[in-house]
Amino acid sequence: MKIDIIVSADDIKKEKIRNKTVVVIDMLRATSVIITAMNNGCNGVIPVLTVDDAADIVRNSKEEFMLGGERDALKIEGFHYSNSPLEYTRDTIEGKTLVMTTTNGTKAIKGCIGADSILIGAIINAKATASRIVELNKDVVIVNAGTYGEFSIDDFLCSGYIIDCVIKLVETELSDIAITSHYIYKNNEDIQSFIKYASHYKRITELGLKADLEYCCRKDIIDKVPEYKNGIIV
Ligand code: 3SL
Ligand code: MG
Repeated sequence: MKIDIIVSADDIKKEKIRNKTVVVIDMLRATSVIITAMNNGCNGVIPVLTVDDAADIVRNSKEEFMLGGERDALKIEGFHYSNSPLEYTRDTIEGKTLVMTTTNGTKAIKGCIGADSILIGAIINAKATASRIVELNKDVVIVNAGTYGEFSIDDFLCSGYIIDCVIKLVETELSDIAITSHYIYKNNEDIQSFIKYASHYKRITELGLKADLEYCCRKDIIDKVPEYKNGIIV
């Protein structure tokens, strides 16, 4: 099984993901939110690119939706929830469908349309993601959402951890960038000790959201691996 990495949502190339299992990672914080919401009984998450796209879905449907996401890491005016995974408890999200827009995460997810399977990964479900990758038995591209089209330490380190879980299960052929992310992870298995250098980690810290960071860095607390198919993550 070959494993490769794309370092930001702006670097996704359709020919690289075609016929592959893709794992989208935005561990700070969009994919951690999605995994948490789905684990707490959310019916499904519809990722959209813009606030207007989210409003259109609500306007054109009789179904009741919850709106979640961020701009500049802050809650969007008129939305129910921000992009803090800690808001998506069983009490708030069970039995509801979430329409979500975030700066990098939802862009990365939608950019992967055309892949064979699109899995939603993070530190919190890395082992389960590795098992699903092995089950699907296809070559893999790990798509890092990155931050504003740029490489982001957090997603890269998370990729290294997922690779570490996969290579314990199956024989792999890693690209140079996949080897590099795995090497960095192996030298920083205590995730927070290295993620703290990420610019986005600093931004979230400045906003006083330390609890989000601690949560997003907890390894394998969730077994669920949501999958994006036909416009919805389930
Ligand atoms: O960029 C994104 O999609 C967000 O996850 C960023 S934030 O952590 O919510 O600010
Ligand atoms: Mg991010």
